[in-house]
Amino acid sequence: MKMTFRWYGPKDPVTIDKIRQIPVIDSIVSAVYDVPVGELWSDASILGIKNAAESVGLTFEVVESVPVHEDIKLGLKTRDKYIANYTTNLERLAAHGVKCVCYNFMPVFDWLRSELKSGLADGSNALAYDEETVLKMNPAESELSLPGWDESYTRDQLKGLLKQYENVDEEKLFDNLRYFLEAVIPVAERVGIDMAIHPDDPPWGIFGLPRIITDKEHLKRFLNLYPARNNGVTFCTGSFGASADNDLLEMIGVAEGRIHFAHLRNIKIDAYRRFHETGHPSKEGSLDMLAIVRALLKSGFDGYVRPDHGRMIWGETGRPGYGLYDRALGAMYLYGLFEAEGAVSK
Ligand code: DNO
Repeated sequence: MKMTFRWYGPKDPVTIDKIRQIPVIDSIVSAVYDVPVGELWSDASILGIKNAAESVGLTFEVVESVPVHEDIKLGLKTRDKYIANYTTNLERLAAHGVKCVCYNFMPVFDWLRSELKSGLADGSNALAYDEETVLKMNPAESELSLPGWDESYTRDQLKGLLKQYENVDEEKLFDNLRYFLEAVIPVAERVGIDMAIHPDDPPWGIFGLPRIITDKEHLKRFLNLYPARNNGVTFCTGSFGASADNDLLEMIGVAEGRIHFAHLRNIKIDAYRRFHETGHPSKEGSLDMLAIVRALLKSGFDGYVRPDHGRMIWGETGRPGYGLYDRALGAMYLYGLFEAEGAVSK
């Protein structure tokens, strides 16, 4: 297991000097943020991240994410150009030492919450999701700004995109994912990169858009679309765990040998399709983190781990879910679980 920590680059208020002081971190998780989705990442940008990490004694082995252009998810003719850029990016990343790439296949929106600062009993605040509130939103008309919202779309572009997805159902999205995997996985394999798809967050369709990496059956189907070891998964407990129907321990078994990256965070399910994020320890939320770590290890997991969204504590403000303090506590807790199970090297 290698403990990692997400860093949003030089503009991140959580600086790399702070990250280095969390004693258990091996590698940062980052990405090139200054080019539009689908374009080529320059060697200089990739090297910039690697050098920043190495200058404080960390490595840069995991990218989250190399985003997938909407034309690929929509299955448009133009997808081949974007797939070619994608594989070139993988080759460049591998040449600079990246070993694992996280991505998702969620149409239009990435992760979604209805509240960014939901107050918790201990005086901290965290992200929360309430389906009732979400159902009242109209992304094509509102001025909303939430995580997962691509701020670069104009209102008209967003409307156009949502219209295009009217022809894409789950089946079509699976077909388009297969097409992507057939082109990308062999290249990733050749250059030594483990691909790790991130589950849909929350794990059900939103705004009439299909979502397919949601539950055990869909996970199995994904793994069988292209049955290669490096066609793997980012096992995000907070994403899959938001549905009480998902048995995470069983799902870890399903993905045995194919989990390359684990996002380990806790959430508290308050009602059907209503949850809030909590501190990482088991007692804080609905998930049994020790059981999850044990199941991962039983499945042979030896990949990258990162603490995931943290609460905002001790008066910290910043990027929702990505402050320093609670994620650092999370890293320490998770490391302790792995160490107690004999899964870290001295
Ligand atoms: C949210 C993250 C996601 C994740 C992408 C992976 O905090 O877990 O944005 O990075 O879905 O592609």
